Amino acid sequence: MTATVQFPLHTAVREFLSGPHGLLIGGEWVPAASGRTFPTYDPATGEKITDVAHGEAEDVDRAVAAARKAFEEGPWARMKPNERERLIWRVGDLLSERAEIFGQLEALDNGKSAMIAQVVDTEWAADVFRYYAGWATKIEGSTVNVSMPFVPDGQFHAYTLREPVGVCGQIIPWNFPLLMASWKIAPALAAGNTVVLKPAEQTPLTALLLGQLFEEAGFPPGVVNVVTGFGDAGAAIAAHDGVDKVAFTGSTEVGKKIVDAAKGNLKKVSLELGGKSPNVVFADADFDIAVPGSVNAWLFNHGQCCVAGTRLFVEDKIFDEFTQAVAEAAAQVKIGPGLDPATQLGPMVSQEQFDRVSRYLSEGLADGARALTGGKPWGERGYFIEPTVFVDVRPEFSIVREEIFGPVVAALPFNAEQGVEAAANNSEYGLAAGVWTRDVSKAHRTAKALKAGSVWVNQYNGFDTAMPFGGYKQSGWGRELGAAALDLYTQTKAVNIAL
Ligand code: TXE
Repeated sequence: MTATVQFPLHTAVREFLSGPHGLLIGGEWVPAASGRTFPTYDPATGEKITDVAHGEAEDVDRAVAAARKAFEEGPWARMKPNERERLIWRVGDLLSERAEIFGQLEALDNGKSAMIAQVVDTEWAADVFRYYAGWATKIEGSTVNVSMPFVPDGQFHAYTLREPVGVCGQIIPWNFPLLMASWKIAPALAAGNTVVLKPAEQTPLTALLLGQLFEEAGFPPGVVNVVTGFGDAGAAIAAHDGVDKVAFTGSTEVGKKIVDAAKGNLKKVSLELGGKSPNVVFADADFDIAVPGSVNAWLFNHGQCCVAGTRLFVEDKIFDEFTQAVAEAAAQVKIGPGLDPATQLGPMVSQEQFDRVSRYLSEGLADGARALTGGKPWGERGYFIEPTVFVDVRPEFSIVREEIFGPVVAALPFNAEQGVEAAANNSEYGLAAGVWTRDVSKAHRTAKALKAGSVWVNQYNGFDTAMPFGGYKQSGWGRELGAAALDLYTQTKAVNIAL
């Protein structure tokens, strides 16, 4: 493990880091078939944290076989819903008990604040497990009134069954490693499926620690399998004929590859992809709430949020004053390593992501944008970028059109008479949107007009486990969270019995 960690780590984190990090397949922790490993890095320093098993196609085969066996033959297949409920709930409780440990590990691997990772990422992940534990006993079919020609009423008993899809391949990104694992795994298990999870190569550690909790909670072997690896392992899952459903969160580019790969056996596909979300501030908004709210909209998680409100539309009457206040607030944010309790803004997750965001900063400036604050990297080591507020931008600039996935916002004025909806909807994405106004009619009208899967009014990032989440347009297919996620992990059988 890196010797440069300056902040004290929990003993359990140290113990975890010192151990070997194999793949979880069929209830066993095993090395990759090739014997290879790969390093994971601390983005605050660029130094290696530890090595994990380098899973590839052969390992995916093994994991899919284990998941298939558990689905078809294992005790899981015969388990009653309330037994599944208790196991899933137990994972939630174990996460809560160890939230500090998960928070530190996530901070080390991803760069985010350990406090946020504990209180938001881990406690929310725990909540997701408990929420879907409750659903395990409530997934129900319905009875159907059949009207058959030439047959008197009452001659049929018809009903539907909601059954699990089978083996679910789940491929997740690095921005919320533990949380994305929980969003994927919990509803799949509640519905009775088995899982092969592939964490992102940048942030494999909390998924491995989570893997230990399934064992501890008493899950039968093979129900949850974890294969750490790169995009080729993800591609092997997406193309695998033994996988019945693939769920993916990541870039739109890879999302399209998943769709292609899934064609072989026409497995079910759900996708949560990129975004370039509009955050619309009307002149009648509560200024003192809208400023910090709009900073949170694009800066939370260092801007590495699919929903980040990175197109800030501000009514022309207050544009200068508002953007100046946003820039001043952003400039106050304390930058540093996630393990430092004072840190509000950590590093980009990797050298690659740092380079990508830096490239957008240069492009924006070259196009003629003006940075009210930021515009460059920060510090002497690690992958830090200053929070950056761009004005003087035009809709065709790459910083306005493309997902940057860093602490960068582009602010555009709008005239209320001419409307903001067309400009706000001028994107290939449609994941989320924000609206700030004191006028309740304007709030409802604008919320309806925006083409986005989530609209937050007088707040941003207003998630709840019970609310469906997903994208319009190229931001994705399907809805996660809430009861909607169960549609992704169940299939309906219609049974019609002639009496
Ligand atoms: O994503 P990838 P990257 C966006 C964001 C970011 C950009 C690139 O704009 O800057 O994507 O990030 C696995 N088949 N988002 O390169 O490659 C990969 O191993 C199957 C938005 O990290 O999409 C990882 O587990 N899987 C986003 C996962 O896909 C493949 C979150 C995501 O990686 C694969 C992350 C393949 N061919 C990035 N290639 C969001 N929606 O929140 C890679 N993977």
